[in-house]
Amino acid sequence: MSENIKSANKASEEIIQWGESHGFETCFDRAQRLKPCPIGATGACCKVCHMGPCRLVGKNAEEEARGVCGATLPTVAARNLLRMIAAGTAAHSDHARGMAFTLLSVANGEAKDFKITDVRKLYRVAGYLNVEFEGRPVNDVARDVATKLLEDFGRQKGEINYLTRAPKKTQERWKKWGLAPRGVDREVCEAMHRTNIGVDHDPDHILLHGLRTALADGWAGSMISTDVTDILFGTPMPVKAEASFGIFKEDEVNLVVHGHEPLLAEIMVDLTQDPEMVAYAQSKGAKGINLGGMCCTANEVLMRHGIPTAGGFTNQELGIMTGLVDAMTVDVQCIMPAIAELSKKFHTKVITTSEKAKMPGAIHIEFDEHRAKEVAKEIIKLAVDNFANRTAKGSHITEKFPVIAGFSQEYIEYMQGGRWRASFRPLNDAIIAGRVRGVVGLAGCDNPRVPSTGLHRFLATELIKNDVLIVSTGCGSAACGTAGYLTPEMALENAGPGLREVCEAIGIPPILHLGSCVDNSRILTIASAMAAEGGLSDEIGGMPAVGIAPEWMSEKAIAIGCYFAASGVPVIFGGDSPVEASEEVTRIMTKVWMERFMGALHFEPDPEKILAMALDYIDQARERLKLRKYEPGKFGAERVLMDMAARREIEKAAKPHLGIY
Ligand code: BF8
Repeated sequence: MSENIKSANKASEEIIQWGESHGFETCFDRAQRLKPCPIGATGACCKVCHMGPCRLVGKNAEEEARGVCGATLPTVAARNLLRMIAAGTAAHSDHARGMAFTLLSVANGEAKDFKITDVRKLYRVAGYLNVEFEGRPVNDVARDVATKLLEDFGRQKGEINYLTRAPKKTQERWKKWGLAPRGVDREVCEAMHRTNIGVDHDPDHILLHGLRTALADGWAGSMISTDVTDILFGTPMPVKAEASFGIFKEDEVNLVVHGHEPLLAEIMVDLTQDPEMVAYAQSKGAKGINLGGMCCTANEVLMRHGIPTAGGFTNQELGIMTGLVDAMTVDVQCIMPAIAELSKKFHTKVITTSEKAKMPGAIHIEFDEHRAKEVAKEIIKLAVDNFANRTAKGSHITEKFPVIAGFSQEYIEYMQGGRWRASFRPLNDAIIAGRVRGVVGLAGCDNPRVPSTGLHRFLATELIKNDVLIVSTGCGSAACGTAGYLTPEMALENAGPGLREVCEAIGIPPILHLGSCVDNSRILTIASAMAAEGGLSDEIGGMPAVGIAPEWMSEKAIAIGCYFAASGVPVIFGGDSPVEASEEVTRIMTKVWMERFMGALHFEPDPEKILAMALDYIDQARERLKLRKYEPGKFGAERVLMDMAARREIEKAAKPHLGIY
């Protein structure tokens, strides 16, 4: 990819260039101007006390460097990693706590604008928690479920509830190494204690607690968030939507929901179509109200309602620069403070809505689940009132792509066997036969330090070409969606013949959009279900499965990578390692964790090498499981496939509004 390209996405690149020619700065410009600190970037900077910061550099830093207190490079690097894990776990889990409290409020009749939408899922979760549900009022079950889930945050002794959802063997590994988390808050608190000056200095010991903390994220925080969101708003099933900047409408009020917590966004879904609100918009000269999403909030409402997405993390400033966004609400996580300043140069109103997060230059309208509709109406009216202030300024883009999203574990089971015989048998069999070589979770952020979304796109196309089924989440999904990759047609055009055959038979895309970042927990439960189905590994470890976060940037991604590694999945992150300075820490994360948990955390900047490592891990796992050796082109080659060019023409004629699709 060319040095000058800042985004691999054509529409994003167009806006970036338009912005540059008009003097608007974005994260892409700042990334070029601000080089990462070479000491901090490799994990060699210790700033946990005020005798430092100590920079552990030198010719033989690994052997000789010491901080003022005598802390070695491996100690410092391990502490830095643990603090990242703790921050990521805290973010996902605090989000989950809010969701569980909302469920409790709904059960108690205190959040009247919300209801329990998916009673089946409530009962399924009640079953995991040993909460009696037969013959009881739904709200009583919901109250007990919420109360039990909330115990996971403050529990001091014992184990978080959902560990028992993992295969027995995986649980045994956790027990053997003392990794079973007690409670989310306790593990995060202990992580901060251990990394405080003068406490835990053994890198292996520090990192074991890192894995325990990360497991509290994956199997409590994130999983609770996924489950409660499904209970309140419905378990996703495939839905068609659109992605990229062409989702914004010239003649309607464009309101963007950006961030992570789906509560306000869910209320907006109905309210923006409410006749009273639409009439209000029309009274101000707009044809209607167009709700769009950004980042993980987008994934939540895309999965459940087909609300279109403008893309992932690096698209947030670019969205404003289209000049078409009348208001953007932001709650928590992955919100660039730069958007408040940028919005002043356009007409966009940026509105902070969380009691936890304010931003100089933004309007603050606090969301409260007890009066959700009232708050949402206030925000919608503000967006509508701002429509008249729209000017011609902006880089208007029309490109958009169709997206199929909404692949929950429940739906994937259902699609493989129907309601009464739902299972993972067909997928396991396809892997055993070698039609599907393995599974990759393609997740994590998009990043302005590489041609953004480009690594996702490269890996997505190469992996499916190699008959690897992809499950995607977070901004990985946004990167694929805004490239037009989340459609069944992608299988026909780009997938290897074995994978293509499976996708055609079931009618699925080769890249399954599983949801937001907290929905990485769905991958954990899917892997557990595949282990339970039989024929592959009887634990999560040892499956022909790999996690990849090629453009990661957030501490949340590190927490996710570590809970996958601890659960038995080899994980490969793009970019340079944040603990590269310490060979010892690198050895622990790769070799030692692989021996103990069958998972690992690698960092590899070269996308070709990421691909090769992932395929190698998959093939090694197949060999260990004594599965048929994967042979490219063995399956499906004899079939006459649809002519995609002709199919496109038919589609285009039928749906001209779908742009270049
Ligand atoms: O939680 S993938 S940039 S938006 S951290 Fe953030 Fe990364 Fe996107 Fe969602 Ni996840």
